[in-house]
Amino acid sequence: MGVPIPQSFAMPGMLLFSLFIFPQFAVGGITRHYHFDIMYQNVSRLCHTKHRVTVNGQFPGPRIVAREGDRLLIKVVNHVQNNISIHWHGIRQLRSGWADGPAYVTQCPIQTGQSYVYNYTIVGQRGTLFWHAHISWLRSTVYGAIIILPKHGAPYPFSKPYKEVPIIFGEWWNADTEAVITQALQSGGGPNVSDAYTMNGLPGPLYNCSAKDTFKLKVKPGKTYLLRLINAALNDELFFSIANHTLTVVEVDAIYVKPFETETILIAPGQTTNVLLKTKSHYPNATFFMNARPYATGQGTFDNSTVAGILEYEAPPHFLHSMNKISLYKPILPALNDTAFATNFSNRLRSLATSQFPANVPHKVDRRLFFTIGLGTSPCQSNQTCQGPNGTRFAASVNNVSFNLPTTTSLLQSHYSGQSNGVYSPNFPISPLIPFNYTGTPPNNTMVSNGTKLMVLPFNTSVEVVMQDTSILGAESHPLHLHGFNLFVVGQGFGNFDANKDPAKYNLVDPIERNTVGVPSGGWVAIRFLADNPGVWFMHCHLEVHTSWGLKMAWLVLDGKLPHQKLLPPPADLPKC
Ligand SMILES: *[C@@H]1O[C@H](CO)[C@@H](O)[C@H](O)[C@H]1NC(C)=O
Ligand SMILES: *[C@@H]1O[C@H](CO)[C@@H](O)[C@H](O)[C@H]1NC(C)=O
Ligand SMILES: *[C@@H]1O[C@H](CO)[C@@H](O)[C@H](O)[C@H]1NC(C)=O
Ligand SMILES: *[C@@H]1O[C@H](CO)[C@@H](O)[C@H](O)[C@H]1NC(C)=O
Ligand SMILES: *[C@@H]1O[C@H](CO)[C@@H](O)[C@H](O)[C@H]1NC(C)=O
Ligand SMILES: *[C@@H]1O[C@H](CO)[C@@H](O)[C@H](O)[C@H]1NC(C)=O
Ligand SMILES: *[C@@H]1O[C@H](CO)[C@@H](O)[C@H](O)[C@H]1NC(C)=O
Ligand SMILES: *[C@@H]1O[C@H](CO)[C@@H](O)[C@H](O)[C@H]1NC(C)=O
Ligand SMILES: *[C@@H]1O[C@H](CO)[C@@H](O)[C@H](O)[C@H]1NC(C)=O
Ligand SMILES: *[C@@H]1O[C@H](CO)[C@@H](O)[C@H](O)[C@H]1NC(C)=O
Ligand SMILES: *[C@@H]1O[C@H](CO)[C@@H](O)[C@H](O)[C@H]1NC(C)=O
Ligand SMILES: *[C@@H]1O[C@H](CO)[C@@H](O)[C@H](O)[C@H]1NC(C)=O
Ligand SMILES: [Cu+2]
Repeated sequence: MGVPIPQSFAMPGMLLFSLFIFPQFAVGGITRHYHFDIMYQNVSRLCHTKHRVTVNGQFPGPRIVAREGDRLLIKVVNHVQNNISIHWHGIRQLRSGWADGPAYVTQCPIQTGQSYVYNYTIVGQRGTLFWHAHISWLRSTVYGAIIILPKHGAPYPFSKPYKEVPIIFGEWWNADTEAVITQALQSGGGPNVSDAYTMNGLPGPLYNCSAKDTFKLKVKPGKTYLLRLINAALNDELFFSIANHTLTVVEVDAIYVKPFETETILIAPGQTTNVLLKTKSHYPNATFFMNARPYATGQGTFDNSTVAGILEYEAPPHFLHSMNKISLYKPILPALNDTAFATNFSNRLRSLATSQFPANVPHKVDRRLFFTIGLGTSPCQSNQTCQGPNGTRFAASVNNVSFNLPTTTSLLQSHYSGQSNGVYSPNFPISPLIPFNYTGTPPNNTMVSNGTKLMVLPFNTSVEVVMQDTSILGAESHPLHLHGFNLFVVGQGFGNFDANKDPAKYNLVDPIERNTVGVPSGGWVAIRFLADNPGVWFMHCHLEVHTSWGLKMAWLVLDGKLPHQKLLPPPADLPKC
């Protein structure tokens, strides 16, 4: 058996993260066992009690704590009516693609009554990541933190915090999200939006009937806290700020960054951000709101509400009598559409790029690709009335291909067994078939094509992709998530990418390395990665509504020649369709 990990964060109110004492024999990593029962639980928020799919009855789900180098064996048992699969978001899954989790990409779903053991080792990564359901919209309640501590004895590249506190943002829906997306895909219209944002599952006092469900962080004066922020929301990028406190960003997506100070951070779904919070040196006789609300650029409606948590200082004894009289401060967050803030914030993110934590950005490029990222339409069935633009259905695409997942196998299984005929074709377009002014007046034909096309890469190909937002149905920021790799963000800009001028401005010294990058609204981002991990790797917008509309594609990275460059065989319990 592995070593038990304390689940001290499961209950609101039990906020302080107790560091586990790890055994000394952890040099090469140890094996840690977790058990995830996918089960219904009644969850009460905003005066509604809802029957929801959860892990182990917890919302948010259990926290995984491990060290770099450890192996994880997570047994997932499905006790609900829905199919399920779990993705370990940001874990590189070197040669263990069978454990990545996106349904119909690397595995068939775990069906009712079945189980599957996710088996993988954490190699060369430390920091904050998270896990979530990767099928339909079940991740609305099925998610939790992954905390990867450095190897035993390896310090952080910043002073040791007094306490560590995971804060995971999510959305609370009074409606059943499975019904919401099913209905939207049937009607072709935009889906409903959430009723609240949450911080560790709690909406906080700015909603009706929610004051008791408030996340409180109790702190001591003069200490440094490491907040491990995670955005697990379905459809919204979030600004986050704590009144009267400055945050120092030290890590994103489990990569150390050059520390910088900011009042507010921006965090897209799929991203994680570690910040240091230095508390005031003396008891301030005040409490402080910690608020998050969206950054939204699209044309559609969105949940524009605000989740608030409370930063509460432990009062010295003689202050206790006046606790109910102390002042309360609120942070000022950027405007909902503050793209200037978003741009400035993302430009400040730089890899630490030291000899110990180098930025191994590819300097030579084997494949240069250009992908348009954006919305579009698809036809309505002839006898139906659709609620998308002009009676069509909403769609979304990469290079005008709206991606269809297989339904009777997974892409990885079909590749591995050599039976890809009729499942996928290896011809994902390297650039748009019909170039246009991507950020100018959109073409009058907004219809997308659809298909299951993969981009095939020989082992160790060094890839550059320019992802260009389009103005079709409105420019919009899209957080693109790449499975199986980290990507380096070597450049970004507004308008159309200029292949003659823009590459000269690339940062190949200390570009930020991460697993989810925002394609700027009305702009482009250039990324690079080395395809050194054989398997089938999903890439998709982490706004769940866009993924549902087809803003997704997959890479097929072939085996290398050497034995350690090959995908391992599938585990015996890999689910069948
Ligand atoms: C949830 O509540 C309903 C209605 O009160 C009850 O019938 C059901 O057994 C509860 N389910 C769980 C998993 O607690
Ligand atoms: C996990 O995967 C490793 C590497 O393939 C394998 O050696 C080991 O037996 C697996 N463990 C279990 C419990 O399946
Ligand atoms: C908090 O910030 C406000 C606005 O800047 C300021 O007026 C107030 O004095 C600050 N309070 C504390 C306790 O820092
Ligand atoms: C949020 O959206 C609602 C409904 O569209 C609108 O009435 C309200 O003014 C908006 N609130 C903010 C803060 O923008
Ligand atoms: C704390 O602040 C409140 C309101 O600002 C004030 O009424 C109270 O007297 C203060 N308490 C102390 C002990 O200073
Ligand atoms: C942001 O929204 C405000 C009001 O809602 C509007 O006046 C402003 O033009 C918008 N800014 C951008 C950059 O879209
Ligand atoms: C559309 O027509 C098909 C074939 O005639 C029929 O099976 C289907 O139920 C119809 N759909 C609607 C929404 O009326
Ligand atoms: C809808 O139709 C109007 C009028 O024909 C046109 O101006 C507009 O571009 C169309 N929108 C889409 C998304 O096709
Ligand atoms: C693309 O459209 C934008 C906005 O209308 C315009 O400023 C730009 O000149 C156009 N670019 C080209 C190459 O036509
Ligand atoms: C659609 O665009 C084409 C090419 O730009 C143009 O020739 C055609 O007139 C447009 N059709 C409409 C209905 O605007
Ligand atoms: C996919 O494309 C085909 C034509 O290739 C079309 O008939 C079908 O309606 C499209 N499906 C969707 C969901 O758009
Ligand atoms: C679960 O997945 C299997 C295999 O893809 C499929 O046949 C079945 O219809 C799915 N069941 C549900 C409830 O979605
Ligand atoms: Cu998107």
